[in-house]
Amino acid sequence: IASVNLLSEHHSSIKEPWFPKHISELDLCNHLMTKYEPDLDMDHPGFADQDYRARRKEIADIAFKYKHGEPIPRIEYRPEEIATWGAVFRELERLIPSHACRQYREVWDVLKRDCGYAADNIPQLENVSRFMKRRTGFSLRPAAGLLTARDFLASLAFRVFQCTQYIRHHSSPHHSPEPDAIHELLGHAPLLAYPQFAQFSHELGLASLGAPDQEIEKFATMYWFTVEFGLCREGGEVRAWGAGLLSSFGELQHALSDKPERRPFEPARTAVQPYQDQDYQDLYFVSESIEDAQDKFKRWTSQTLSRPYEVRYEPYSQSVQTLDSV
Ligand code: TIH
Ligand code: FE2
Repeated sequence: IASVNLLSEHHSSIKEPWFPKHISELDLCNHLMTKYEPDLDMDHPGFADQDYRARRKEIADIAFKYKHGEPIPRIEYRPEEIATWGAVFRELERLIPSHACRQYREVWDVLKRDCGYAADNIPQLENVSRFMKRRTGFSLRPAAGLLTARDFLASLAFRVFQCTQYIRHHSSPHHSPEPDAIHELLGHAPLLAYPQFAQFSHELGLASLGAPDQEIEKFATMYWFTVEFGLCREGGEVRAWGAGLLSSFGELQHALSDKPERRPFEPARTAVQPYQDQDYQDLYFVSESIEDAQDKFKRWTSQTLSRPYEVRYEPYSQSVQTLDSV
């Protein structure tokens, strides 16, 4: 039926890990990584703040109870949460013209006009999800915290972005070691509303389905250095397209300063580059453009994937089908 996969004979006897076949099965893809939870990590900025920890639990509960197809419950954000959001929003707004890639800048204005983005308002995930769905077919679902790479990447295959809803601790607005709603809304949402980028995320998700652990690790690393921390060329300059940069005004300035190292984006190397996730990166990869990253990624996956079947997304039923490639 489909093209021949040269690696298939070596792997056809290995049983692939379970993966969701229909979008509703993302209800089962909510496994959390325990690091960076304020209850468990003594270095978390909210570790000593009981009030913050209680608030986190309240918001995490929404994600634990959530089922596919439901509207995302609204959160009445507290004044101190809105103040933290506002501090990040204002700093970023100052940096966007000189630091963010063109695609981000374009969508930014639309988000302010149509989606409630403002320094004194944290947009509700349900509204942003509807906005995104119209633009690129992506939707959001609430997540309780940092998910395993396997679960997180699987959701991208269904054009679903798992999204935290709590706000970072007020003591550290410039950078958070874990995702929070500021990171999702200011970092990820703008680019997920941009078609080429949405397609790139979708393809990365499809490639991850059923992959063995070593490959998941490569895809997660790839995601890290592109979707989270990617830089790209624009005219004669370097700009940010990674969400981890576009939600952290501290790291955004660091990334475009002369302190960190920069290397050209090269999938085979990028996918195995070790990194840390506690603090600013000291190495970034620069692609020619989002489209160029996507082309290189596609070529690399077709050479790397070991699974003996092809995976296709069927948008009418929001399901994936597997086709034997032998
Ligand atoms: N460091 C980012 C921020 O401060 O917004 C959040 C994260 C990006 C990637 C992992 S956590
Ligand atoms: Fe992220």
